[in-house]
Amino acid sequence: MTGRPLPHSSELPPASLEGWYVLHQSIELDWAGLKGAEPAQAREALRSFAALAETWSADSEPGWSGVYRVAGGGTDFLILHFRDTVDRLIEAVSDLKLSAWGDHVLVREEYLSVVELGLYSLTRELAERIDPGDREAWDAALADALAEERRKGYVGRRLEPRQPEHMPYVCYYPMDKRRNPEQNWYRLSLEERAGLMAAHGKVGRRFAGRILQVISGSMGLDDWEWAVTLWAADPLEFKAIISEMRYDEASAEYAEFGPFLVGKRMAGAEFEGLISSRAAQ
Ligand code: 76R
Repeated sequence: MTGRPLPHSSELPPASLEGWYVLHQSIELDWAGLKGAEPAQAREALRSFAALAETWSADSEPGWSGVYRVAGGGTDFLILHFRDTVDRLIEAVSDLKLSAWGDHVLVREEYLSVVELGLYSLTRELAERIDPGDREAWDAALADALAEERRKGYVGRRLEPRQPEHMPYVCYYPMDKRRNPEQNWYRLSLEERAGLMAAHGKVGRRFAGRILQVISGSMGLDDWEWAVTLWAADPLEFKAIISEMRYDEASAEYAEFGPFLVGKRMAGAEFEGLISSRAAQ
């Protein structure tokens, strides 16, 4: 030891692994324009939407995009884009705007983030063995631990999430952790944060098989700190998990929530339905 004081552990962020970039797009349809368009033109626009959705879900490797019909929220569609680079997200957005469908939509909101696994217990265990103040030793040990973590199959699957087959409903919202004088998440010690997140994870795991959650980090990328994306077979599960977590200390004391959107995955046949209802006019 050099005798240098340990950094106060509130200054130690959790190590994290990042996966695919995510763009959440809230899209409103230009209903008046579509209804007033020539039927052939409206059909062409809807066909191009169906074709885009098909291409996005089948040929966007590495990544995919899903289209969801939204209930409420003052918008029509939520499109979720997952890609390995920001450049490819930009391309997906251009493809939408350049398509015939692009002439009939208004992008209401967009939110950029990157899939994040916050590794609180790994960070805490490492800090028990290695002095985080010794930057060289800390950085080397952390790089090894992260590489080992990334090699685990289930970690890879969480960093590159897929649409869960039997969970067509999606719930999305951005959130922050509080920074009030008496309730500042960022001034808690690593031990306190790791303890709270372990309890949070315990609540979360009670929903195993009923909810699939993706946390994506957006510090430096967008206006909030995280985006939360949940999938379920039954939308009541969203209410159940979010209510339950709200009483758990990590959320009860420290969570701030942005606006929520809930939607249902649009299947291929539904695109055809949209097309035929237009064509019938
Ligand atoms: O150690 C552990 O087991 C915890 C693993 C874990 C982390 C690090 C975890 C588990 N989450 C983590 C991070 Mn979560 N999560 C949310 C919401 O906050 C609310 O009240 C509602 C929003 C839900 C519904 C949810 C679900 N989680 C985070 C973070 C980042 C915090 C940070 O890094 O400081 C946020 C903002 C957040 C919010 N979480 C789980 C779930 C579920 C279902 C689990 C268990 C999943 C599993 O382990 O398989």
